[in-house]
Amino acid sequence: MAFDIDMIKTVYSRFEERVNAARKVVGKPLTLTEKILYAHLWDGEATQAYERGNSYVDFAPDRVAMQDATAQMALLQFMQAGRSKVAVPSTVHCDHLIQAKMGAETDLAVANKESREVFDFLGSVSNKYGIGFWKPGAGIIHQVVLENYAFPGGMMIGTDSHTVNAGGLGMLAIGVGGADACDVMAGLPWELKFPKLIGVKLTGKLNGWTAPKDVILKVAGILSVKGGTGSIVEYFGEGAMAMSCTGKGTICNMGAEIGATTSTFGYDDSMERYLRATGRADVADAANAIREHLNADPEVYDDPTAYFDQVIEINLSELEPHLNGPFTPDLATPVSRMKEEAAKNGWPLRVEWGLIGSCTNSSYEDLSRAASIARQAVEKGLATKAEFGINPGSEQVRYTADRDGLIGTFEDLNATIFTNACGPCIGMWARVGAEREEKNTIVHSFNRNFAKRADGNPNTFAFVASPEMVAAIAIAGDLGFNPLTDKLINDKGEQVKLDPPSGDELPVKGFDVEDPGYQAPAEDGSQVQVAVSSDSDRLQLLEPFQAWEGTDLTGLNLLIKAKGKCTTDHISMAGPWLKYRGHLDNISNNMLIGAVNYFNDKTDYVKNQLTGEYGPVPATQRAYKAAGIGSVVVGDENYGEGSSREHAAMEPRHLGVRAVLVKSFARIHETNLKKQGMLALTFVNKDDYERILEDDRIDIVGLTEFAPEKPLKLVLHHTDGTKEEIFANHSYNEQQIGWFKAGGALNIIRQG
Ligand code: MIC
Ligand code: SF4
Repeated sequence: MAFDIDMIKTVYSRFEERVNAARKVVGKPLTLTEKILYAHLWDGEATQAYERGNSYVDFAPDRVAMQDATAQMALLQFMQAGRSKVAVPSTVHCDHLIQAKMGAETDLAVANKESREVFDFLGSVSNKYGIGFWKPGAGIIHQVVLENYAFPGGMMIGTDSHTVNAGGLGMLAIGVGGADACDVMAGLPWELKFPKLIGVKLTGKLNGWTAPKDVILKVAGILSVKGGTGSIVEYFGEGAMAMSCTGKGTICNMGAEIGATTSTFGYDDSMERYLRATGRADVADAANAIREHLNADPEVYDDPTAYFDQVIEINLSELEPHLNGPFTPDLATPVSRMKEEAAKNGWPLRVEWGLIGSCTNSSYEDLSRAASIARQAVEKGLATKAEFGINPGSEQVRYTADRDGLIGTFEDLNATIFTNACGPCIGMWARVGAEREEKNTIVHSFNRNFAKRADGNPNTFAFVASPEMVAAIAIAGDLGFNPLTDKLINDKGEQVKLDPPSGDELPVKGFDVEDPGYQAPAEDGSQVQVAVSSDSDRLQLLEPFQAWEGTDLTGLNLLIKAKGKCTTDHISMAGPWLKYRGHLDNISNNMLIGAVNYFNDKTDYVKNQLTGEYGPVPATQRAYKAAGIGSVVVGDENYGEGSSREHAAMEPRHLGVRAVLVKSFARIHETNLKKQGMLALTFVNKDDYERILEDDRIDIVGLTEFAPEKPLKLVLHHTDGTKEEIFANHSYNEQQIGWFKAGGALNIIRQG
C-alpha cells in the first residue's frame, strides 16, 4: 500500500469539482498545469481566474520533502513555530552529506560517523514531529520521492530545486527554501505567483542512442538558464506518452536548469506501470478513476498555441544525443559536432572520469541502458579509458540492479559503485589530484556543471549527457567520440563499434529490496527530546533576526558588485561547506566567496571601505557588522540561479547585508531573500549597474511608504562627493512587506 493513501484519495475525491469550478471561471479548456494549480487553492474551489505571471495565489500543497543539507535549517525554523506535529505529510532524506571516495560500504560508514550529530538531529526532529525519515544510504531524495510518494495530479513542495523531478509522475512539485517548507508544515498557505505556461510538444519517438535526457538538454539549449523563469513547462504529444515514467522524471528534473518553476506530464500508461511496479496499485487505481482530469482538456493539445504562453515542438525521431557544457547546463552541443566545437573552444578532449547517477538519472532504466553499453565493452574486448563511477538513485534500485547483474557488469569494467546518494553531484567527491587544479574533462549524467561543482577544481570541464552516452564516452576516453559513427580499437587491435543501448524500463522480475532505509515517526512524539549542544560546530539554534528599524536605510556600504554568473554555488558553496548547513554563523564564512568582484575580476577579494584594504568577503562584512554599518550586494542577471538553499539568503541577513540589488533574480532565491527579511531589488534601468562604484555609500529611500508596485529610490554617494539617484523595482506584495518589517517571515509565525 502506498504511503498516505488517504490523503491521495481525499485529493482525488474533490478533483473533478474543483477542475469544473476552475474551467468555469477561466472560461475555456484547461491545461493540466492549471487543473492541478486550481485543484490546490488554499481557499478551495476557484471563484476567480488568476492572471498568469502576475497574481499572487495561496496554495495548499499535499506534502513536503526535505533533504539533509536543507532540512536542518528548515527544521530549526519549524521548531520555533510552536507545533507538535507537521500539518501535511512530510519526509526527510539523508543524501547530500555522504562523500564519494572508496565505494559505498566504506564511504557510508565514514559519513555515518562524521555526520552523526546531524543525522541524529534530523532523525529525532523527524520522530518528534511526525516526519518520515530516510536514513543515509536509502537514496537520493527525488528518486525516493518518485518511488514512494509522488502521485499524478498532486502538488508538493521540497527544499531542493530538483523537487521538480516528481513531475515525471504527473505532479506539480516545486523547489522552495526552508522557510516556505516551514510555513506549509506549520499549516499555513504557500504563496506563489501564478506561473506562465510553456507547452512542449514531443512528436516522433526516441530511438537509437537518444534518451529522455537529450530532450531536456535540447530544451535547455533553446530556452537557456533563465528562459523558464516564472513558468511551468507542460510536456505532451505522442513522444511524451511513449516515454518511460522515470525518463519523464529526468526531463522534469532538469527543468530546474532552465529556471522553470516546475515541469509536468499528463497521466498515462507509463505512469500507471511505474506506480504498479513500485507497489502502489492503489494509487494507480485511484488515478485511473479520474484519468481524464489528470490530463489537459483535449482542445488544449489540439491547438496548444491558444492555451500556452509559448510552445516548443521537438521531433524525437530526429533528435540527436547532446552533450551540454562546460560550466553551464544550457550550452548544448549535438554529439556529432562535439569534436569540432571542442577543438574550436580549447576544451580538453581526453576524458578522465565518467560518472553516472544523481537525482536526474539514476533509475533502474538508466542503469540498465548504461549497463548494456558496459556489457558490450566487456564482450568486445574494450576497457574504459576514463575512470568510471556510479551512484544508484535508491537502495531499491541498487538492490534490484545488483540482483539482475547490472552492478556486476559495471564492476567488470572496473567501475566504483558509490553510495545511493548525491556524492560527486554536490561536490562530495574526494577526487584524487583535484587540488592540483589541472585542466581536465569529465562527463556525467548529472544536471549541473557550474565551475568547481563536482570536485572543487575550477579547471574541470564538466559535460552533462545521458547515462548511456556517459558510458560510451568513458569507454572511449574521448569527448569527441560519436558512438553513432565512430569505432574503437579493442584488446586484439580490432576495430569495434558499440551497438545502440537497450534496457528495461522496469525490472522484468519486479523491484526488490531488503532494507529500504525508512524510519517511521513516533505516533506520539511529545516525549522525544531534540538536543542541540551549544558548543556544536555543526548545529546552532536560530536567534530571531531584528525587525526593521522603521526608517530609510542610509549610509550603507557596497560589499561587492558581483560580475556575471552568480549562482547559489557562488553565494554559498556546497562541497566542503555542506557540513555547516545547520550552523548559520559557521556557514556564513563562505558567503559570496565564489562571486567575481567586478572591480578586480577576483573572487573573495573586496575592498573594506573602513580600512581601504582588500580581503575576503565574509571577513569584510563581519567588520561592517561590528561597526554597525549595513551593506548592499549588487549583482548581474539571474542572480541566485541554481539551488534552493536558503543559506544564500540567510548568510547575508545574519552578517548584516540589508539589500541585494541585481539586474534579475532566479525565483527561489528572490523568495528566500524576502522570507528572511532582506530587500530583494532589481534595477529599473539595467544600465544603472554601471553607475555603482567601488567606494559608494548607498541610501535606500522610500521604505516608510514601502508598497506593492512602487519603486524605491537609491542614492549613490560617490567618493568624489557627487551623488546620483537611481530607482529599483521590487516584487513584494503586502504580506511580503510584512515579512520585511517584522525582520523575517518566521518572526510573524512565532508571534502568531
Ligand atoms: C543542488 O543540487 O545544488 C542541491 C544541493 O541539491 C541544492 C540544495 C542544496 O543546496 O542543499 C538544490 O538544488 O536545491
Ligand atoms: Fe543531489 Fe545533485 Fe540531485 Fe542536488 S542535483 S539533489 S545534489 S543529486
